[in-house]
Amino acid sequence: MGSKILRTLVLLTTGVLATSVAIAGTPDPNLSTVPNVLVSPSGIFTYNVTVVSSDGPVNGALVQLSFSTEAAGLVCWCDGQTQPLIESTSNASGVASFNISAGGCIDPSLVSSPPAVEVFANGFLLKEVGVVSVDSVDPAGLLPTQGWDNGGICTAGLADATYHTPTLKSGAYNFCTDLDSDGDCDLDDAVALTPGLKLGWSCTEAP
Ligand SMILES: [Ca+2]
Ligand SMILES: [Ca+2]
Repeated sequence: MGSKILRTLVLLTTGVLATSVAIAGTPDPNLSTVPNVLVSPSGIFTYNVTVVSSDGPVNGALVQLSFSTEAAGLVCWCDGQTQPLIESTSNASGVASFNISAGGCIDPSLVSSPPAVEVFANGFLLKEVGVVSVDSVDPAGLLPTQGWDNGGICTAGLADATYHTPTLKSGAYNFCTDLDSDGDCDLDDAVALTPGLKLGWSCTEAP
C-alpha cells in the first residue's frame, strides 16, 4: 500500500514537472504585443510582434500571420509579396519583424467572416487583428470592406490623404488612421502617415 502511494506521488510529481517544463517558454498572449498588421505599398513600414512567455522574451519563435481567405482577398498585395501566410522568426528580444508590401485597411469588425488575421507564435494563437496601411482607400475613397477598386495599383494617393486628414485634425478615433494601434489618432500616426502620402508610395498589384 505504502509503495503504491509512493509510486502515485512519483507519477504526480513527474506530471507536475513535465507540465511546468511545457509551460516555460510558451508564448503568452497576455504578455506578448501584437498590433494590427501594418503594411505599405513600398514595404518600408516595419511591423513588429513581440513574443513573451512567463520566462521573458521568446527567442527563435516562428511567428505566423495567417490572413483569412476573405481578408487576403480584400488586401491589395504588391506583386511578389508572399501571402496569405507570412512568417518571421523572433530575435533575442522576442521581436519578429515583417516588411509587408501591400495596401488596404481592414477593420476586423467589418469583415463578413471574422477573424481577419490570426497571429501565431510557435503554433499558439496570440491574437486576432486587422490591417492598417497608409494606403487605406481606393481613388474613390472606398475602403476594402466597402468594395474598393484600386485599379491594379496599391497606392498612397490623394484620396488617402483626404481620408486620413479629418481624423488627424479632430483627433477622433478611426481604426484605419491609428497606424500604431495605440487606440488614438494623434501626432504619432500623422508622422507615420506623412512620408507615404507625400511620396505617393505605390506598387503594382499582384495578378
Ligand atoms: Ca490608396
Ligand atoms: Ca495611434
